[in-house]
Amino acid sequence: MGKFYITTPIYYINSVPHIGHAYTTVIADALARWHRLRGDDVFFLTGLDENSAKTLEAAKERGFKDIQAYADSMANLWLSTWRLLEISNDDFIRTTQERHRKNVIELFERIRSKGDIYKGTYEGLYCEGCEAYYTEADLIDGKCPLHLTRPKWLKEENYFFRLSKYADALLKHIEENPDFIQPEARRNEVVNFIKQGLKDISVTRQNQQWGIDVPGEPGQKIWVWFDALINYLLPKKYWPADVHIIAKDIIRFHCIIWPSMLLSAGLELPKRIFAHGFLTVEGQKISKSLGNVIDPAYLVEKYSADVVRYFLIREVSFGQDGNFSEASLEARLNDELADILGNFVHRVLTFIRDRFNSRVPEGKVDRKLEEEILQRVEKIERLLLELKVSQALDEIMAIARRGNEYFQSCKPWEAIKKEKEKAADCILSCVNLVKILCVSLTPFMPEAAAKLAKQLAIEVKHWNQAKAFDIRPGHVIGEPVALFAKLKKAEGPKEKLISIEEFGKLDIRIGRVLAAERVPKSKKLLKLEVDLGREKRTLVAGIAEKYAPEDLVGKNIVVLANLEPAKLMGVTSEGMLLAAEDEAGVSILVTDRPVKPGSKVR
Ligand code: ME8
Repeated sequence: MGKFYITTPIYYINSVPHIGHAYTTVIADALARWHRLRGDDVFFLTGLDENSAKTLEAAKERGFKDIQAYADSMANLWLSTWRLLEISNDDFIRTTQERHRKNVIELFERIRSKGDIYKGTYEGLYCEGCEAYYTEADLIDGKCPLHLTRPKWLKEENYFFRLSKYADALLKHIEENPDFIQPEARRNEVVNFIKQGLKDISVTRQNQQWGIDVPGEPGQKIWVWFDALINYLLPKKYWPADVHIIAKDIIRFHCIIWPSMLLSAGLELPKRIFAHGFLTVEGQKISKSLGNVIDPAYLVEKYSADVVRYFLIREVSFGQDGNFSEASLEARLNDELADILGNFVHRVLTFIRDRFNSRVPEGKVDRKLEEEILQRVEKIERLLLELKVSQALDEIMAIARRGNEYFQSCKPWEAIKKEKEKAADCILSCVNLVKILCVSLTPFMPEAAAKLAKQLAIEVKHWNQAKAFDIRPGHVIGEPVALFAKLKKAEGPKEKLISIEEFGKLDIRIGRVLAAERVPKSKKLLKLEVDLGREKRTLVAGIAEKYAPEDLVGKNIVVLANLEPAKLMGVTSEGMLLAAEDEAGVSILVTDRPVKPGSKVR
C-alpha cells in the first residue's frame, strides 16, 4: 500500500476551537483512519499558527505578559479538544517551535537564493484580520469580505516574493492536474483569479514584535502566512502531501501562494487541495460577537465524540456550505444512529444470543444480498478515495437500512418456530452485514465501532474485512449492548414554557437583612433575620462559605416568601434567599437601590 500524508490548516490561537475547526479536523481524521485501516503509511498533521499578530493581541487582552505562556495554554486547550474528539493526528505542529522556525528560515533562504525574494517598498490596503494586503477590487463596499472591517493604508519597506513569475506555471499545473484543486467550483475561482494577473507579494513585516525574524534583520518578521504554510513541510519524508484539507476562506493562500513558493524552491507540489464549505450555526455566521461559538468539548460531553463526528461528516455534502444545529444533530442521533444502525445491530445480536445461544447458526448466505452489499462497499471505497466522505458515510448507513429491511422481510422471529433453517440463513447473512458495518464505521466512529467489534467478538485490523462475508457458523459472539441511547424527544415549546399565572404563584419579595449569624456547627449555613415589610422572618441560607454575617446586614436581598418552611440544622427557615451560582461559588441577588422592604418582585 502507499503513503498517505494529510493535513488540516494550522489554526490561529487568538480564539478557542469551534465546530468549524472541528469539522475540518474530524474529516481529515476519518480519512487518515481509513487509510491506516487500508494499510497505508499515513501521516496526519494538524497544529497551530501561533506567530500571528492576533496572538499578541489576544494574549495582552487576557492579561498575559508572557506571550509564549499564553500560546502554551491555548495549545493545551486545542490539544485536549482534539483528544476528546478522538483525533488521531501523528504530530502536532506549533509554529513557535524551533523545528518549524528552522524550516521557515531554510525555505526563505532557498527562495531568496533563487532570486525570488527582493527588497522593496509596499504601500497598500492591509486587513489586520487576514494579515494580508488587498486591492480595491477585492473589497466589498470598501471592507474586507471576510472580516467586514475597513483595511488600513500601510506603507512599509519589505521583502517581496516574485509571485507574478509563477502565474503561467501554476495555470499549466492546474490544467494538467484536474484533481489538484477541488471541488471544481474552487478550481475555477482560482483559475480566474490567476488569469487576472498575479502581483508580487510582500513576505515580511516591519515593526512587529511577534513572529520569526528575517535572518540578520531583527526589524523584519516573516509574514505569518509565508511562515504558516511551511508547516506542511515538517514530515520531510512524507512530502508531497497527498491532500491539504482546508475551507474556502483560505484557498488563495493554499492554491496560489503556497504552490508558487514550492515551485520557486524546486519542491514538489501537494497532490490535492480540497476546500470545503463554511458551516453556520443555527443559520448564522460563527462569530465571537454573535456569541454563537459552540465548544466542541461541550457537544462531546453531551452527545459523545462519535455522535458529533457522525453528525459533522454526515450533515453536509463535503464541499458545500452547511448549517449546524443541535436539533438536527439530535434528529440524526435518534432517527439514524439509534433507530437504523443501533436497532439493526441490536436485533441481530440479541437474536443470536437469545435463540442460538450466542453461536452464529449453521446456514446458507444469501448470495444476492452478499453481492449487493459488496458492491456497496466498493462504492464506499471509491468515494473515500475521491474524498467524498459524507457520501461514503451515507452509503454505509444505506447498508444498515438495507439490513433492517432484510431482517424485517425474512421475519426470523416467526421463521424460527416452523422453519428454523430459514431463520438461521437470515441471521447468518445479517451478522455479516453487522460486521461490515463495524469495519466500515471504524474510521468514522472509532468508539462505537470498537464497542461493536467487542460484541461481535472480532478484531478489526484491515479494511478488507469489510469486503467479505467471513463470519462463519459456529462463531461465538459477545454480549450485545445498545450502541446509541435515543434521546427523549425534546418537549414542545408550549410544555417547556410556563404561563404568567404560574409565575404569579411565586411570592418573591425584597427583604432587608436586620441581623445575621452563623448556624452553629455548620460550615455553610447562615441564619438571617429579615424585614419583609409587614413582618419579620428567619431565613437559613447556604452562603456562609462566601459571605461573613457582617457583610449582609443592611443589604436588600431577594426572598421567595411563600415557600413551605423547612428545618435546616435545627433552625426553621421561613422562605428562601435567592442567589446565583457559578464555578466561583454563590452570589446573592441584591437590588441596585434600597427598595422598600416587602416590595414585590415580578
Ligand atoms: O486561517 N466552517 O486559521 P483559522 C467550516 N491560521 N470550517 C471552518 C469554519 C466554518 N465556519 N471556521 C473555520 C487560518 N473553519 C490560518 C491557517 S494554514 C497554513 C493557516 C476551519 O483558525 C476551516 O478549515 O482562521 C478554515 O479553513 C480554518 O478553520 C481557518 O482557521
